[in-house]
Amino acid sequence: MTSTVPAAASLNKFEKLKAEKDGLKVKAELEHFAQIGWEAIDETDRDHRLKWVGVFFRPVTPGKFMMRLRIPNGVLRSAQLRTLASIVQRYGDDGCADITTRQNLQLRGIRIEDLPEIFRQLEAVQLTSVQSGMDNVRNITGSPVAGIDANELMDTRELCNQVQDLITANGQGNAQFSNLPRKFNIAIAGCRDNSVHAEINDIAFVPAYKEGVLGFNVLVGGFFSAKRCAAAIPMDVWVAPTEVVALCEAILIVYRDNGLRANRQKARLMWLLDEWGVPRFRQAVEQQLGAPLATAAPEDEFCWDKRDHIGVYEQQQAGFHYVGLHIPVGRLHATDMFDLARIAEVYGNGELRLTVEQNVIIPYVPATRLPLLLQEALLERFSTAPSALVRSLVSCTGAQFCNFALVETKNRALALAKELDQELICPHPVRIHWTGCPNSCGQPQVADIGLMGTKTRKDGKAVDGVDLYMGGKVGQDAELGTCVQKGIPCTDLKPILRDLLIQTFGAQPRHPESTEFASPAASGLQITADDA
Ligand code: SRM
Ligand code: SF4
Repeated sequence: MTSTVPAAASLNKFEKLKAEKDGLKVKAELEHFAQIGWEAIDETDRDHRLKWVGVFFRPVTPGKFMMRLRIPNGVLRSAQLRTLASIVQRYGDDGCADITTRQNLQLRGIRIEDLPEIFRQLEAVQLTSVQSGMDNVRNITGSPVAGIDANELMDTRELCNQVQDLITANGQGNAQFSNLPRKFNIAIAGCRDNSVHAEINDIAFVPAYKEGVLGFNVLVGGFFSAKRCAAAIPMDVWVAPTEVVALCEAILIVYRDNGLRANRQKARLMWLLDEWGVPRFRQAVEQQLGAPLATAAPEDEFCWDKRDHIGVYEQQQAGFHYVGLHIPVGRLHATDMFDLARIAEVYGNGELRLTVEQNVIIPYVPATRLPLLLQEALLERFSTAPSALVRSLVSCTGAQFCNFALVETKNRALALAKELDQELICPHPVRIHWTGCPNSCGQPQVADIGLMGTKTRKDGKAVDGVDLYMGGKVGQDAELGTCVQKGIPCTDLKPILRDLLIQTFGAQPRHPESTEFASPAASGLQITADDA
């Protein structure tokens, strides 16, 4: 197959740096980097290539790096969480961790001098951070209750592990897939409620029966970027579970060798699909596989609304429950992580699960242990029954650590949701997603109400603002939301959201005497039922 990699002279900055030296090469240089310190490291290695081992230079906090792990299917063991807790603990106030929108963990405050020891510790508990950033495949997502969901179709945990092992050569780093045209997302769903947001992945495996056999229909090309957002489209392929890894490999090779590389804004898989059309892409994948692919099953098995897994639920294993804890905007401190590891061991089987809503699930809690677990002090903060708006809140990193951010997100999101929860009774949770810039890491397009950070003007001054997104539908028949209003100053946001929650989502003021709220005209909001 011919590669479309442009001639050296016309390579963009990122293609150049990859062509000069594969990102994975920094793995052998970590001891050296630790000795010379972050300021002396070659800038391209420090700011870019270290991302191939999951280490991100943070211009906002120079010298304090972020480490992005890989937690396939979001399944974590208490010993692993304890190791991560002890890593961030040594950084005091600088150390914390975030659960990400790909059911993964990122550690904060990491010092270069500690990297060799951190990597030894990760390896000892079978964790890896390799190829979690830049032009690599991100964490493989699956249903957070795989293997324990009483209504699941297929347990995807092993498939997620196998795909990760393929991409990372069992966590050691795989040069075969370390120079993709751009980042790449894969999700494998074995549930009925599309808990992975299949529609926003470059490859999504969606459960479907063909001739009585349970396998997957395959969607391709879903992505968000600052310039364009696109839902994944059917590849007209059905695969049996045993064919999932080989199909991922073939698609990745076709994308690696043919994906568009000249313009990074047009390098995600969907742009190749646009250029080729699905039939040609499908044919190239078949050629790479050396075997024909079955056509898609006529129907998939996504037939439920999306669950958030917060609360107590019976497992498929009789007598056991899983307990979903709400972690406000996904932020964890070392003491929380130690506590969660302890709770998983004392009440469960030592396992924890992470969700794309940035929460934690403790599985395998016997009915007899539930009352004590529910009395744990930690559950006062990590509740099983949070208030309606806080419950479904998701937020990207934002200005605290991310240099792309146009606004602070996590603190602002949480404060506002709490205030609105105090003022309103919402009959249902309303999914509010905050994202600090148009890169959309916080997925505002899948939310009931999406808020994307921007700069706007108020009283003649530049101020923090948001673009408002609505119409995101999740679960079966998922749809992406769109921008309905631009440039709302953050200081004006509360009355606008209050109106919206009352008019569109059936919220009622808690205190009738304070029913006053800005009218649509006053708030500048013009949202129709269709928009919502
Ligand atoms: Fe993201 C870049 C954080 C999920 C689209 N994302 C970044 C960087 C690495 C930018 C940077 O260097 O500062 C952010 C790191 C900030 C930090 O310090 O934490 C960042 N992205 C995140 C996380 C942590 C948000 C969160 O708080 O949960 C998520 C980590 C997931 C993981 O575990 O791997 C995260 N990012 C996403 C998602 C959501 C998803 O995958 O479902 C998207 C949209 C889906 C997609 O990729 O198609 C997303 N991130 C981006 C983009 C736009 C990609 C593009 O094609 O243009 C960028 C910018 C880029 O890659 O150039 C980006
Ligand atoms: Fe950073 Fe923007 Fe992604 Fe938020 S959406 S984490 S601000 S890149």
